[in-house]
Amino acid sequence: MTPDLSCYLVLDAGICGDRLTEVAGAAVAGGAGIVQLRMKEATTAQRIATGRAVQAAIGGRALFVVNDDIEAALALSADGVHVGQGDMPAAEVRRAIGAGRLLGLSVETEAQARAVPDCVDHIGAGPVRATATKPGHAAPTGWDGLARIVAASPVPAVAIGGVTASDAPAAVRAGAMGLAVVSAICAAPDPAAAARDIAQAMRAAREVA
Ligand code: TZP
Ligand code: MG
Repeated sequence: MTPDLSCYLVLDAGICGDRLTEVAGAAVAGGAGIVQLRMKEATTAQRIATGRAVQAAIGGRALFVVNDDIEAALALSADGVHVGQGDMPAAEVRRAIGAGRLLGLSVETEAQARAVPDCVDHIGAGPVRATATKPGHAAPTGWDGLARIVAASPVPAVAIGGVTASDAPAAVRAGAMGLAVVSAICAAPDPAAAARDIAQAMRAAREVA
């Protein structure tokens, strides 16, 4: 499976609030190729219920993955799971979800990038910049740090952490395949336009690279 990672929406329930499904539908209409449901303070039952509504809003137009909840991902027949360094080890996640689903892993350092196992499909690398969206995040990598992570990773990367469409050229120079965003879409007055800007900016940046 080679998904289009150009515009990767991390749909954070805390940030999107009651606009969650509206934002998902709009972002996908605008060109987000993958949507990750991120509900840190929720039960599996809540993730499943919200996930169903998000899937309905996506309507099969983009890939749907669940952050750090294998049970919810399987119950939803999601396209994949995303885990962080402190979550269940990637190899165990892969065993649980099978070969046909996407497995994403958050990577914060070059050493973590070197240690990414073969069973991972792509990494979310960063945070590139400090961001209020993820309290207690690791030290920002900056673009040079991101480039080192991408170079060390055996699989494609998306850049995350305070990034917007205007970062597409820097992301492409660093070797990233896409921009993964919460605020740039969830907090935008027009999430469809925001997703379109990101997808187009990544494509344009790749063309000149
Ligand atoms: N992981 C690293 S930074 C981050 C996550 C989930 C939050 C990114 O949010 P924003 O609003 O795009 O900076
Ligand atoms: Mg996690």
